Amino acid sequence: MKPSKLHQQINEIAGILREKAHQRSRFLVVSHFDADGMCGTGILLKALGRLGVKCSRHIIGKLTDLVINEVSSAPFDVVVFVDIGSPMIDRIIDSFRDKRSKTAIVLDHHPPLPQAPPPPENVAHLNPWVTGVNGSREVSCGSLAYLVAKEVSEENVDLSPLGVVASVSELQDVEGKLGGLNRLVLEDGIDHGLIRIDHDLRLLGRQTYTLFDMLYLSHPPLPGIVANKEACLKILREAGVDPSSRWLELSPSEKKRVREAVIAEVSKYWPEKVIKTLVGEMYTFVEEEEGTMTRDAKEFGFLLNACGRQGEVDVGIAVCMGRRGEVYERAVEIFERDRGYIFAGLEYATQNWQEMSSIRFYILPEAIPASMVGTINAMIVTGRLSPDKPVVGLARTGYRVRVSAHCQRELTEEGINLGEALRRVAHGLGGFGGGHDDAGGAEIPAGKEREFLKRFDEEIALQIKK
Ligand SMILES: [Mn+2]
Repeated sequence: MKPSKLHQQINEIAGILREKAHQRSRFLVVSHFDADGMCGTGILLKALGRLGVKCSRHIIGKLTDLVINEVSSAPFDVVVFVDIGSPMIDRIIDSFRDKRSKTAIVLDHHPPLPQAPPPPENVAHLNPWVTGVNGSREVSCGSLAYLVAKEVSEENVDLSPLGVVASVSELQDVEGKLGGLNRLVLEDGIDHGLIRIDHDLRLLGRQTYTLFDMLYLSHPPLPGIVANKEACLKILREAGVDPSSRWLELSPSEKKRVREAVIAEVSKYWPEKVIKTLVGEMYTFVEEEEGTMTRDAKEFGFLLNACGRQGEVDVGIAVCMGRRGEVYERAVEIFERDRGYIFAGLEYATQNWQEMSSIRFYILPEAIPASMVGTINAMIVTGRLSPDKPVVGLARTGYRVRVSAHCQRELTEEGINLGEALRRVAHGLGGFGGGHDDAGGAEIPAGKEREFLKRFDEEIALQIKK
């Protein structure tokens, strides 16, 4: 690890923030609408607020040339790009080069544009990759923002839980715990009595989900279990626990029985190496109320992502800034609406799917956002509800139809290549598509659903015959 160069850059950025705050500069934070972006934003807004700065924010799904031009011309002295910007650093440099009275700060952990021009004096670029630190495993943007904030003032150590939420949301704990620079953030939180490590089953919902939901909506999605009602109930019955109780209500021996039953099922499909990551570190924020989503790092991240996805970023940011009570309740409502769509989609799909010779398909009702068809379809297949045939989900959105197709890995050994079939059939109908052999997506014009299904079914039949 070579953090020293990165730490030097962190110090420089903290210095710029302090200086600009002292000059009463007008700040704008431009950030991404996922949990990492919102945590990073929350950390910076808090840290700047403590320097007496009131800061505007602009939370977006994607950074474009238009956004860069707009924010560089808007009446702000300092624009901080958070969790976005490195892949477009050349455009940011171009846009700020002739605006010497303005400062751009880019704080991002995505791989930067290779061979970017050296930034002029009024552009500061903080990115772990540039200094040889792996930004997809060792440091989230929330962690970067935290390290800057801590350098600005030691009092910002109380923001360390947000850094941990960000890292967990970016799945940088996939191997069972956080490492790299993320670990420094975690340790700050532990040293200050804010965070506790639990060695536990690493599933979503330890604080608020029923045991049934923890399995039925499992994250990570568990093979043979997720979306599979019967399998979930069987596991919980065998473990001798009530499906409607919550994880934190279980005794250590009950937890052990559930853990073992889950592992026994998953072992049929996953290699030992992956199964090992199912038990590991989970992070609990001890100052948060027990039984709330903000007490568990993983649940906190899901709460924020739901707010972002539904265009409710203000609620998400408010929760990051420490608002609870009514604001928290509002965030939970948004989250539950999101989760309700998944429940409804799974229920609808599995009760209404139709058989063709080589596939099963369903068309989601319009009450469920079309953007969720991929998630729902993947859960059905991971839960092994259709082991013998690919499953195709369709969802209409305006004048287009979104298509998602998944199948078990075993079927690809018989010659099935869904990505290829989607590409050919969608293209032939004036749409587009593609993907991998066991998962893919497409978009086709509305009204072509039946024709698409007929041709896709034929295409898959051909693939199997070959
Ligand atoms: Mn990120």
